[in-house]
Amino acid sequence: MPDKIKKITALEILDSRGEPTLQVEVELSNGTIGQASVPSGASTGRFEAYELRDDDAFRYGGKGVLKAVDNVNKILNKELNGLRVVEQKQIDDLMLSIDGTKNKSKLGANAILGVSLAVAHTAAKSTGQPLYKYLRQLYKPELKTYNLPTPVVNVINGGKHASTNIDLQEFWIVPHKATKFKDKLQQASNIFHALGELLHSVGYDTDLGNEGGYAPNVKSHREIFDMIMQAINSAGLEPDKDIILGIDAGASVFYNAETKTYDLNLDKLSMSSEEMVDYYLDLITEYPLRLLEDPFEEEDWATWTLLNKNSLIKDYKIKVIGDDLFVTNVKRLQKGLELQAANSILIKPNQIGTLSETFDAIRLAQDNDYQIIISHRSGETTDTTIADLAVAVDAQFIKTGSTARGERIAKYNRLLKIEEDLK
Ligand code: 2PG
Ligand code: MG
Repeated sequence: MPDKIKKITALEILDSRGEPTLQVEVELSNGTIGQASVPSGASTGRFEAYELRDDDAFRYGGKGVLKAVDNVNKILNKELNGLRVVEQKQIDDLMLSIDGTKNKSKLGANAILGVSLAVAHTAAKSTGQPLYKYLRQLYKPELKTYNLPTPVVNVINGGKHASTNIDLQEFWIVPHKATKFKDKLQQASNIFHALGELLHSVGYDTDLGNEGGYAPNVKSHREIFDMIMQAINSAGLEPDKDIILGIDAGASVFYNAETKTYDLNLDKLSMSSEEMVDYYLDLITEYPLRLLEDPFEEEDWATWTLLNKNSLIKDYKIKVIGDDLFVTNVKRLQKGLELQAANSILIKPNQIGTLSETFDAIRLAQDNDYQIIISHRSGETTDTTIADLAVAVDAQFIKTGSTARGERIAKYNRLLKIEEDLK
């Protein structure tokens, strides 16, 4: 049969931080070859699937992935041989049963995801379809129209993504008004450049952080919001009307479990959970801040609910987004639904480890009217799978960094091409 898996091989490559990761190639008996590469996080959630690294201090400071590469080349290559490449669910389920652990720690979620995504790429190729159309068929064939996601563009990098004094991890501009993706991207690029000029004019650093945003040392978090507002105006756009703002607080990183406080050193604030809620509510009324990712620590469920149920969240149509909270895991999401802890979810395939389980999380979220943000990791390759995934599942948003750095731009450029092809 032409569409059967003949060979699966993995290779240790480097990601955008210069750390090892996997590239996986699937070859079919008809000669079709497809591949995918695996990203890696820095501010990872405690409940993510297990990223297998070698712990061999003599290679890449212990971060090599040769064990994961071996698991693909020796185990999965053999076990998946002869399976029909279009049987994504069957293949993903089989990998889960071969691994046999709760968090994919035996084979490694990085090994499993690399195969899972490469299988999808190869199947799309062998059936003569662009990836987003093939993924749509797997996910929800009854959905007939295709929409491009709105980019949430991370223009200032802090937290674990840069060496600055900024505690909050990401500051986004969100071009929500324009209708075409290419116009949204152009607006974001104009603001990004205007912000660079502004930073330069006040003597701030304009070097880039892990996700392509600027990474200056600043006086306060409010100073950043003020400069972004100014940059939006300089680009000839109107805050709120054309552009709304968002943040990924990445709050688990600045939560002090001993004192049970949120410590924003930059603002010289050490806040209780309730005070942290007020901190965000103040920002929402002062700025057009409308998207809040990981505002609280990933086990501080009660505070998530407290914020999400506040009337201002409805009034200002705020997206309360769980990332480290949900880790693309249906069990965590189910708990969040019961507790009404959020209204939106960040989706990262490598947090859970297979394409099929990623679909499960998106499906459960969409069935409960959650908004979907498909996301990159801070350590990326030029793999563009998430661009196609966002279109396939009809996600409202995609988060893939600023409008600079090749590994971020690769995803935006892929979306430009999809939009053009859909014309
Ligand atoms: C996040 C991600 C991506 P990391 O927290 O949302 O921006 O960061 O990949 O480091 O977990
Ligand atoms: Mg996050």
